[in-house]
Amino acid sequence: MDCPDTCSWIVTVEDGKAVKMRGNPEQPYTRGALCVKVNRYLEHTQADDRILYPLRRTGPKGSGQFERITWEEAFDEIGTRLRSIVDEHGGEAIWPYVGTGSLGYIQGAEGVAGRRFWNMLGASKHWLNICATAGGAGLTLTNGTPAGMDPEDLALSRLILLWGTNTLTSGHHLWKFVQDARAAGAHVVAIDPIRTRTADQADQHLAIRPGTDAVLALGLLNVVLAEGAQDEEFLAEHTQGWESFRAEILEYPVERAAEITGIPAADIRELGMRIAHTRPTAIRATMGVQRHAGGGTALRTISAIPGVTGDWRHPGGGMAYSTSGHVHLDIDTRDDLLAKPVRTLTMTRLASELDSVKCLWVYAANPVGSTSDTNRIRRQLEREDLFTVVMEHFPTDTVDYADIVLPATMQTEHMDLHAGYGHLYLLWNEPAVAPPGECLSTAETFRRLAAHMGMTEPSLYDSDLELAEQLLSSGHPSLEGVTLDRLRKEGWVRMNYPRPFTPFADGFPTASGRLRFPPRGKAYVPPHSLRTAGDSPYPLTLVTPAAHTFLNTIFGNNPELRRRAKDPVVLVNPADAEARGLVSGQRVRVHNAGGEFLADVEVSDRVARGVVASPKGSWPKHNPGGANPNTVVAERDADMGRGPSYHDNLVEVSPCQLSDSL
Ligand SMILES: Nc1nc2c(c(=O)[nH]1)N[C@H]1C(S)=C(S)[C@@H](COP(=O)(O)OP(=O)(O)OC[C@H]3O[C@@H](n4cnc5c(=O)[nH]c(N)nc54)[C@H](O)[C@@H]3O)O[C@H]1N2
Ligand SMILES: Nc1nc2c(c(=O)[nH]1)N[C@H]1C(S)=C(S)[C@@H](COP(=O)(O)OP(=O)(O)OC[C@H]3O[C@@H](n4cnc5c(=O)[nH]c(N)nc54)[C@H](O)[C@@H]3O)O[C@H]1N2
Ligand SMILES: [Mo]
Repeated sequence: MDCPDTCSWIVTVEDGKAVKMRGNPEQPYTRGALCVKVNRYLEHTQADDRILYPLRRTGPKGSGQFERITWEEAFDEIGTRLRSIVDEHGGEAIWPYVGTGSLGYIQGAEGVAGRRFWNMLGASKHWLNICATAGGAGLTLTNGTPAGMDPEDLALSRLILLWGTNTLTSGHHLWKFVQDARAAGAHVVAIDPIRTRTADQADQHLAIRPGTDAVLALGLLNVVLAEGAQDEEFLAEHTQGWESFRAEILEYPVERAAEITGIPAADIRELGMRIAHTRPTAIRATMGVQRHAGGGTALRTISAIPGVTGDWRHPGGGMAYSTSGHVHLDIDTRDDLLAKPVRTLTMTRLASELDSVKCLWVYAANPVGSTSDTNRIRRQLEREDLFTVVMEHFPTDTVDYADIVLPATMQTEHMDLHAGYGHLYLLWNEPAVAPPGECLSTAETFRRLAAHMGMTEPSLYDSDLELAEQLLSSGHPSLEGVTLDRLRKEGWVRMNYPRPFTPFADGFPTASGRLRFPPRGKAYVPPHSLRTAGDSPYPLTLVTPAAHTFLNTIFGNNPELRRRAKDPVVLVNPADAEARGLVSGQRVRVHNAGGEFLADVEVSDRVARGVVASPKGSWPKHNPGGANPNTVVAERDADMGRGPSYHDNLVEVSPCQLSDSL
């Protein structure tokens, strides 16, 4: 699944049935532990609402009414529709919309899955930018890559900043390494607008105003400079643009940073002093911090901190965002099969870019639950001229709009090769059991469809094992000695990176080999919420982070996890609640011009005044009012990578009339 930790599982099978699943105790990152969600994975694979057969729509789009058909009938209809769309509108009218349901390199979003088939038809390409692109682009401007520290090396750090990351919810395996550091005396600070369960466990929590992180970084560096604690040697040897960045930092004295970020000046000064005098200092930032209008810039500027302090030269120092950039598999999508170059459609822009599309093919994604501006997406999916195919495990809100539904295998039923974006291991997933019903894996579905449509290109028929061999054949030094044989025997292999790993001790993967500080005036882009709050009828900033009990919308239909998540909850600060006459438990409308969702108020000082929070991941159709927070998330790009801005939307929270919740 889309989790940084990609854990190693051991499944016990009795009489062909998977009866037990546990975390692999031998695997150094999994360390024997799963999580509240994945502990229910086997139950999930065997759930009553699992889709087991191909289905054809019988009711209106959106109704979720289907009849069972055979694979043969499904392929007949699909083949005919695809051919006629290509003939009439060209291949680019097809949008293969692949999401993050599986990040497997054979069956899921990271790999070739279906892409060779789509190239034969000249279909549009798909840009999977829904998650981490803004921050990745910002980091790349500074360091030349989004990749950085091995998160395991946090164990060696003496000061850890958990910056816009809810470790105990969205990737808890890292916590053991944080605890190891703590046992050796490390101080742990959480920087988050919400006092999360991670913030509860940290030594200190700084409740930052959403989207102002770049200013905090500048304010902290101001203290580092005042202390004369910059690493002059590192600056001279390994960075560029220091003089102008230094001038920028000097414009952000602690008081100014405090005013913009909402963090008391004394706290900024204290943390600045710690950073100035603690080596190694590690920053762990993940995706939460970049889901804002200025999210790319935030990562760009935060990542300047270890450049100034020289932390990159110390094991346990530097910054960790995603480790994906350290994975160098050979993903051969065979673009040479395209008759001509094709356009790329943007995952976060589904509501708008569907205009020019005649076939939407959704796999491993649930856009009606996860993508911005859901009301507009629904109107698009209702279009009679749009042919929608969804490959799925469960009857999601997106499935409800499908013309054809294809039953897909789950992790215990198919073969796959995985990495993790929070560690440096490759993992092999051997199927434990046979697929239930008539479920097929992604790769197998496209192989059979290609055959049905009479395609003869040999590479369309590469088996899963052949695909795995190809993936491992990049020749990159990090894969030396990493063979399919070994993976299949051992289950997981650490890529060839030293331990501890100091990736930039001797330079950066930029053109100059140097870290590039943000140019003058480019170190902070204010969030949408601050830019428009003054004249908006919607005064509250909504943050919609990871739910503890769901993985995006996966597990959103598991009864026990739903029970634990309760109805959608919205956290409201006591002052904002009082101003609106709201009390805990009261059902409210959270709304703006884009739409509304209903939630139950939890009056709480976990959020500051002006900020409200409601987690992602619930299924709209299970919620009162049939909506989740993405109805009020605008389809608006962040400053870089066209990233989404899930935590940067203005709303109002109003008492609900009884009729609203019926
Ligand atoms: N349980 C669970 N785990 C998950 C997921 C899930 O849905 N559930 N999703 C997975 C996926 S797809 C991803 S990408 C990762 C995401 O995991 P994270 O990177 O942790 O992403 P978020 O939960 O969006 O945000 C993390 C924290 O950032 C805070 N935040 C929001 N805005 C700001 C800001 O402006 N500044 C700062 N400093 N903090 C801010 C939020 O309040 C939140 O506590 O987690 C993965 N793991
Ligand atoms: N409000 C708000 N919205 C968010 C976010 C947020 O922070 N706030 N976070 C965003 C982030 S970080 C992400 S990554 C996106 C995720 O958005 P999506 O990529 O759409 O992911 P999911 O909603 O989890 O839907 C994945 C679907 O894939 C299915 N699936 C899983 N494995 C397989 C498989 O092997 N084959 C097939 N065919 N299907 C499979 C699952 O059943 C599930 O229904 O959501 C984004 N949405
Ligand atoms: Mo994500």
